[in-house]
Amino acid sequence: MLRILGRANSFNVRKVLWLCDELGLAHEREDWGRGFRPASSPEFLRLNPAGQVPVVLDGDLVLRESNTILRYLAAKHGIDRLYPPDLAQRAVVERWMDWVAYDLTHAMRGAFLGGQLREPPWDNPWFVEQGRKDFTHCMALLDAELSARGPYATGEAFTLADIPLGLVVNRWFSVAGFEKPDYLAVAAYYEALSERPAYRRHGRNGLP
Ligand SMILES: N[C@@H](CCC(=O)N[C@@H](CS)C(=O)NCC(=O)O)C(=O)O
Repeated sequence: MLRILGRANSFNVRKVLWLCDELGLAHEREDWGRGFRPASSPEFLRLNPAGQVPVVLDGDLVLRESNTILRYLAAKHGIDRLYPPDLAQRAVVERWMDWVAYDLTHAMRGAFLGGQLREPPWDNPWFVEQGRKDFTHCMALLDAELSARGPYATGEAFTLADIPLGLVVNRWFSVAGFEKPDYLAVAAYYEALSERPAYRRHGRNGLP
């Protein structure tokens, strides 16, 4: 059985839990990370030298990096509808995943960790302001893409791309402290994702 190491309130652990739920993959989860056993402990660092959750153990195989874990699980279980074998279609899925990992993660550090949770060092006023601008800019881009090609990130079907994006959109609607434009296609996307029980359990579950 898969072992998922990481706290269930972590953005990146939630991606893995959501996918396992979508696929009906049996797993057990252990609490590691902030507020639980520290991911900086030697025992954990042997599994992930970056000292971050999630880590997934599939037999003897140790996996880290949430997006890598999503791709591994989808490919291993042959879920072509989520992670298309066609390279051009796959690239469309992956560009959304990479966009979240780079651009949005950075923007959310300022807008959410700094601006809302007041966590240092992200709470530097300049960084918060920039994060809010960047988060808004990214949501405008997503809104335009969904308007043109929705209802899901890559078009008609739900794919792996919607997992990180679904968590971002949940955070967009949870974050406060600045003026957020009404992005109608993003709001419709949020509602469409909310019809999925697994999203209700791990994404739109009351946690930001
Ligand atoms: N690039 C990594 C980032 C992982 C990451 O930032 N994890 C955060 C939680 S979302 C973490 O480990 N925080 C420290 C902790 O909980 O102790 C991934 O996608 O897996």
